[in-house]
Amino acid sequence: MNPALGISGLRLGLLVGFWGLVAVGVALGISWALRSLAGSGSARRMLQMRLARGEISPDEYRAAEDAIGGASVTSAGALIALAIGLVVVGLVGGIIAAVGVGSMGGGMMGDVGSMMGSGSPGRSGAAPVPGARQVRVVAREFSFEPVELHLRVGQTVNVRFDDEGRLFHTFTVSALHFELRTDPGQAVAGSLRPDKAGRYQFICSVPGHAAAGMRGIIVVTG
Ligand SMILES: [Cu+2]
Repeated sequence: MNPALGISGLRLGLLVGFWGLVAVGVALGISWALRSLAGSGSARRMLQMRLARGEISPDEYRAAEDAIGGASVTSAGALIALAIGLVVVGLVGGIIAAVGVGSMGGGMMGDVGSMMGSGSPGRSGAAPVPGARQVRVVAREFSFEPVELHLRVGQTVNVRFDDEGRLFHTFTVSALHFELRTDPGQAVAGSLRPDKAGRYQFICSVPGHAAAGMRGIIVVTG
C-alpha cells in the first residue's frame, strides 16, 4: 500500500541478518574462550600429574607452566580484543538499529495511525426525515456497499450508514455538504435531498481509505 513499506521490509531483513551474525559471533567467541580456558587448565593439571609422578623436574614444570601462562595471557589478550570488537560492533549495530527501527516504526505507525482515523461520530447535514425512503450504506475495510446510490431531484432519502468494519469510517459527499461519521459496530443516519441532477462522489474521508477503495457514486436524476 506504500512503497516505503518495501524499503522498510528490506531494512528489517538487513537488521535481522546483522543481529543474527552478531549473535553467531558472540556464541563462537564464548565457546572458543571456554575451550581455551579448559585447555590451559587441563594442560596445567597434566603437568602437575607428571611432576607428581616424577616424570618432569620442578624446573621443567616451571618452564612448561610459564609457557602455558604465556599462552593463556595471549588468549586473554585475544579475548579482550574480541570483547572490545563485539562491544564496538554492538554499539554501532545498536545505533543503526535504533535509528533504523525508529524511523521505520515511526513511518509504519504514522501510516497505521492515520489510517485508524479516530474521528468523532456524528453527522454534518440534515437529520433523518420520518417516512422518507431509506437507503442503507455499509462500510468495511476498505469498501462501501453499495458503491452506487440512485436518488431523484427533490426527493428526500434517509441514509443509514452502518460501520461493519473494525475502524472508524465516514460517508462523505463533499459536493452536497453531507457527512456521516461512525465508530465500528455503530450506525448514524441523516437525510439527503439533492436539488440538482448529476453524479456526486462519496468517499470515506479518513486518510488513505478512499485510495484503498472506499469510494462510491450517487447518481441523481431529474
Ligand atoms: Cu474509512
